[in-house]
Amino acid sequence: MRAKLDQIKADALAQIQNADGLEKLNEVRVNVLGKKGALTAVLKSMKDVAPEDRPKVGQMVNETRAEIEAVLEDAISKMERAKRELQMKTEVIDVTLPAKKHTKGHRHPNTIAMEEVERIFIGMGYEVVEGPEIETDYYNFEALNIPADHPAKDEQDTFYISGDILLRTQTSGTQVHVMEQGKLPIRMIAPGRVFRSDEVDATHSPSFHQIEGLVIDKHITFADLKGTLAEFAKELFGEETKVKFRPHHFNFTEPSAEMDVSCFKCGGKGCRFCKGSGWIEILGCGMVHPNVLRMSNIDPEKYSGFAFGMGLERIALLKYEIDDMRLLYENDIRFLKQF
Ligand code: 2NM
Repeated sequence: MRAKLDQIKADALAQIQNADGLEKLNEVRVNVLGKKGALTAVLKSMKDVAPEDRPKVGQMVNETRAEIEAVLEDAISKMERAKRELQMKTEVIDVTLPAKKHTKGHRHPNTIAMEEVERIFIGMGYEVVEGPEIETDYYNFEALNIPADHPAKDEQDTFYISGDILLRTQTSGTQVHVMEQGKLPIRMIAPGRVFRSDEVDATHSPSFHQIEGLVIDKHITFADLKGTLAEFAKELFGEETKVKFRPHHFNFTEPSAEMDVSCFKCGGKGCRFCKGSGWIEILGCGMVHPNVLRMSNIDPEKYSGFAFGMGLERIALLKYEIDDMRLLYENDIRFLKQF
């Protein structure tokens, strides 16, 4: 038995000596120490050994096993070290290679314009309020003094979900919700997505964004409206910007107006950008109609207010001199990267 074990050990050590790689050393482990290995076979043949000799033989097998294992582990760690050293010598890290570029995104031009408008009004003490995109007929039309036979209510112009429920065509419903809460005075803007049943073209989309503003307090006059919006225009388009109000009609305001700003491209002389007129239309506005105040439980004898509304895309197109609104929705990175 001793001779057999010595033979196994000598064989194993020779194999280890001759191994030229980690895979070979692993083969040695399997061939000698593994389940079907030479040493295991010896253990299995213990039944043929006389019972009184078994402890001694067992001990011999274990010693042999330990000796082989020690040599094997040593060989493995030596080989791993050699492999690593070779790697260190041959692998070259070129620290002068250009670094991987981090591509950092940025806000959409619509969002930039929205935040710019919000910033200006927040600076004047206004609160930003968001409301639901799905509204009832009452909040979108009736509470805004828009009668049942008004063309805006036609299915051609508004997306109805069912009966009284619709996709808001303006964010004024949000203003009505705030007025109903009964906390006065009010200084707020309501930005958000609105929906109209329009065909897509360079200036129309069935879904776009609006920012509407509302101020209600005692003694608010048209002079407050003009002063506020003139200041807003200067902040948005530059200190030299002039404003002009043209009479208009909205159901929810009386009187109503549209506001133009002097062309920030030509300064008002007339150019391709303002189509020769020197003026660019940017928003609608007016004094809140007494009916609108009354319906939201505000006494028009005690309180008055002004309101305004503008299309955000229109502002973004003007500010960035983009001539087609569809570019704002296509999300072509090559386009968006420019802003
Ligand atoms: C506009 C033009 C004029 C408006 C009116 C109201 C409210 F809630 F007070 F009735 N909110 N927004 C308004 C007024 C909106 O958009 C062109």
